[in-house]
Amino acid sequence: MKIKPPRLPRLSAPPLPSFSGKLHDARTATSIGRWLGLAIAVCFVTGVISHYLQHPPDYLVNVLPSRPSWGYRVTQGLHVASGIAAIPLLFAKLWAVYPRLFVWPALTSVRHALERLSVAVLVAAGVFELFTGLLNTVQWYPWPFSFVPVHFAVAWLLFGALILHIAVKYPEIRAHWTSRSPGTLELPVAEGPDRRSLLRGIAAAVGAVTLTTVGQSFTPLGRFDLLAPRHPDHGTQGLPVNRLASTAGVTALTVADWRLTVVGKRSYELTLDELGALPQTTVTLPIACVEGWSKSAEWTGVRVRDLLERAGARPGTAVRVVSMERRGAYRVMEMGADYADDPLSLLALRLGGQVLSLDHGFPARIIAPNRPGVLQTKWVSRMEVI
Ligand SMILES: Nc1nc2c(c(=O)[nH]1)N[C@H]1C(S)=C(S)[C@@H](COP(=O)(O)O)O[C@H]1N2
Ligand SMILES: [Mo]
Repeated sequence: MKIKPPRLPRLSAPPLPSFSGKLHDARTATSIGRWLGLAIAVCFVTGVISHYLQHPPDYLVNVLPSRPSWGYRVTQGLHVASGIAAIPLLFAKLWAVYPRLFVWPALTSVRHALERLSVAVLVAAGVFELFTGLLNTVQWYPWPFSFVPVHFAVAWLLFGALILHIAVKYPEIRAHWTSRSPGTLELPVAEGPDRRSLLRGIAAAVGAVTLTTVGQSFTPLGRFDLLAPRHPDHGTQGLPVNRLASTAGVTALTVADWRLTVVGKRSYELTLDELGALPQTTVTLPIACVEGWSKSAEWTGVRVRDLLERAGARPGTAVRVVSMERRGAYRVMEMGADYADDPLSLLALRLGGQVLSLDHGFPARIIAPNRPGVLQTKWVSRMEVI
């Protein structure tokens, strides 16, 4: 026996607006949707990578790879660029489909009700992710919750809702994927702007927001970086600064009698002169901030693994690094074995051949490959073998 799905009671239609034209039909929605879906997929995957590099769970700490050295720069650049590109795409998509808010009957069956609910979750999660992500790039947090865990959790919700949406809409997506397939218009065609003009307009908007921001990390386009909060060339010693020494409460006075303490089997202390007398290594590595800007620079200092070895640590041990900064989320940082052991990982004393400025972490800062900027700890005073 076939079980009939329950039906909802029918009401007479209220006076709702009606729509016509190709700009709100399923093919337009599909055309915009595939680009939006692609942007969100790239944003999601690179975001998950970013999250695990920044907050590795215990089982990942010592297996996260420190190579390729430019890895995080590329994935985080893509994360922020795809998120920014998704904003005009989301507006366009919502505009294309908003007439469906007015379909009548509003709910025809339980299945229809669930489908509408899933779209509501998709839209809410999408707006939330792009909005919080964009505000994070300018470090503005006008909400009571902590950004990282909530942005990360809602990302999974968004991705799940997107998969469900694609599955539910699969027949329509397939029917409208190519422009040659016969369009089954749900709305009467009327005079007005054609679909191609709309899509060109959207492409122009995406191109414009991308071109004026992507230079914050893709340096060949640096001169077009007009809208991004950071410019890769603006900052002392040719490098942007996120947290100033003054904000962190680090002054010339604080660093006056600085010593590096390394805690391990054979703990020791070094003055800046003693540290400078150890073998120095020069590497070219980027600072790649989670907020989207990145810039490569030449760093000189002592290898982290040499410092750990001197404390009696076996090769491939993890390390905890503590900053002089009094408080702040990035005062203490842990570095897994692969990073600590990498010959490119330094306790840097110089930037571009000059002594680090106070804002760049004088007397000593961490610089390591394939690593979020927040973990490139400045004003280091203590390292503990874990
Ligand atoms: N002690 C400490 N180190 C820190 C931070 C911080 O807040 N405290 N901010 C980090 C962030 S978010 C970035 S992107 C880089 C920026 O490095 P720069 O100022 O040398 O360019 O430093 C990192 N090091
Ligand atoms: Mo950062």
